[in-house]
Amino acid sequence: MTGTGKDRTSNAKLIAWVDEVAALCKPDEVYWADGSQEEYDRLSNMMVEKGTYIRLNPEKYPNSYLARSHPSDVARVEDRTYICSEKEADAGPTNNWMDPTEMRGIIKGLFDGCMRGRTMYVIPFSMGPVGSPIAKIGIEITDSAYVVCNMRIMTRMGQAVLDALGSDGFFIPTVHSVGMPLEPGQADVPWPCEANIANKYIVHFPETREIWSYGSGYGGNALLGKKCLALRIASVMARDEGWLAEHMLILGLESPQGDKTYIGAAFPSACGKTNLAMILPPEGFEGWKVHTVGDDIAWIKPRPDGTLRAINPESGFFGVAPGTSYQSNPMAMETLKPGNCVYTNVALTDDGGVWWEGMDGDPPAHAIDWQGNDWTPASGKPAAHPNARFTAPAGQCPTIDPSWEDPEGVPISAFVFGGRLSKTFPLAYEALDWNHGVFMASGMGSEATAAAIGQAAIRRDPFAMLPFIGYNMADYWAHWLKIGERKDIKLPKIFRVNWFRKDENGKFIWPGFGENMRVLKWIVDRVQGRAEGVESPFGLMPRYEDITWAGLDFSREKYHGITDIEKEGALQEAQGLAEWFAKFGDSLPPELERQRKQFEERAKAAPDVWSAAA
Ligand code: SAT
Ligand code: MN
Repeated sequence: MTGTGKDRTSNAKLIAWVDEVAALCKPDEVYWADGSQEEYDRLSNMMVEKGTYIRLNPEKYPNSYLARSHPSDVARVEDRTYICSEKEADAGPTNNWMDPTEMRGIIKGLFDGCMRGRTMYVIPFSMGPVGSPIAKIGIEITDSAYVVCNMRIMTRMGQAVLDALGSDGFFIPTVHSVGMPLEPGQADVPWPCEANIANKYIVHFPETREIWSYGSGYGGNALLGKKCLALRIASVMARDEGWLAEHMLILGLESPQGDKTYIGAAFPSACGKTNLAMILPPEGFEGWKVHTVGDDIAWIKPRPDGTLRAINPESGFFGVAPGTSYQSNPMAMETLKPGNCVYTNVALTDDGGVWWEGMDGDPPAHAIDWQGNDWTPASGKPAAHPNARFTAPAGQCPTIDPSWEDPEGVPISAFVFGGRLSKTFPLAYEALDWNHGVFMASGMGSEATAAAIGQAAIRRDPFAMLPFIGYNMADYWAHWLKIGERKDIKLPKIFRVNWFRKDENGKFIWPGFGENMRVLKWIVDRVQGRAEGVESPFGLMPRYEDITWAGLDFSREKYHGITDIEKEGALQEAQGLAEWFAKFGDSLPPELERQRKQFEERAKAAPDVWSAAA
């Protein structure tokens, strides 16, 4: 079975590599995906017949399907994720590392014959609009039709990509197998995978830009364009080539005056990132328009005009379904409405629809849960898996930005970093300069849940990249600092936000959701030179009068509650950061320790309670 794809591409390197992988994996046949609607429908129908897919009610959910995964295969597997750089130090203290030669041996053993009895699909895909100067081409080889169909939503996929690749274009080779070969006559199961977690492997070779994923069919483990390529491998390429591959949403904010400001924003999980990516301006913000460019990943490159321009490398949303509703995220719900979506591990209603915890209205009286069992509200367990997902075309979002597919990208004027922190950290502040901003992002994180009262430990997730950086985290910080030294770039401002301060009764003080627009407006106004602030130990903060309050009853007293800085807490954070930075040893850029000391000095010099509300 050699030389497949000759009718589709003249790229000799690609054809030879596909031959090599086929010889190793020994599939029954090799199929090159063309990305057509006809192909998508054909593969979807095949999955319906096999039981992998359930076709949803075509009136309410046109062209949409439900898949239920194996219970062992419901999320990314971080402790099975490896960065196999030549040197261990290049993976850094926050990644799993294994010697690349040793790992190649393991891979050879795992993949040898792993596609027996199956079809090997070749998926050409582009991260970013085909032909964009910021985009990259990848090829995913997989034995999962579910992956082919989801990749068609999440990326630009098919023949157009092979045409753009040409005879000698560069591509990132990625190989995926569910890890369940079939003996002759052996019946397949609806969700094949390697049930033993210890035999799942998500492997990256940063130097050779390769990805090998074995044993899982779910999400980022299997849709290799997403976290594996667009973050882990791309972060290494970005370091080498002088750009940024970030775990950021991209938002365009248009003021009533008509100026448009694009921001990139990074949050650890469970901070409402998807909701922020599709935010609607609240009451009091008539004349403002907010558009989504991306909800998860941003590729940002310096362009000759001195701007940092961002593209969303993806073309779909792979969103967490539970908690998504017209209340929390109306634009996400509207994105699902036209259909053309895949739902994974949500509940099936009796009329052939989908349901998940947190959806608007009453729960159905009866449904089939994510494991295929009867469910009623009295069942006492969730109907949808907490990590249930929708795969939806981004172009269906009613507030998608008109420039979201501009090959040149959109100009980024501000970076926003956040976390979930119940005390100490104020609602919003601006970095005093670029290096201070990098420092702010390097220590960001969320409180570990169920932390002991009064001693809530911060689980640091710098730049929200902890599970996604493809090299040494400290070298990544150095890369950001280096971008700041470039004289040819007009540097964006950097901000931190915290929606999650609690009062003495443990209640959130800030209403969040659409009201976060009030903070975004201050950020935009700072960028446009229309707003003031005052310097605190943390950074430049909005005073009470710097925030627009029309349409929201929020007292100065409450503003104290979300912005006052206690010296004690700030000093504790300076200490916590010293411990965090110590993890990185000699690789820590000295500038970050210098920034930490300056922060400590500012905290020491401040009154016991510093206030921007007075
Ligand atoms: O499964 S994905 O990696 O695509 C999403 C996530 O877990 O962050
Ligand atoms: Mn993400």
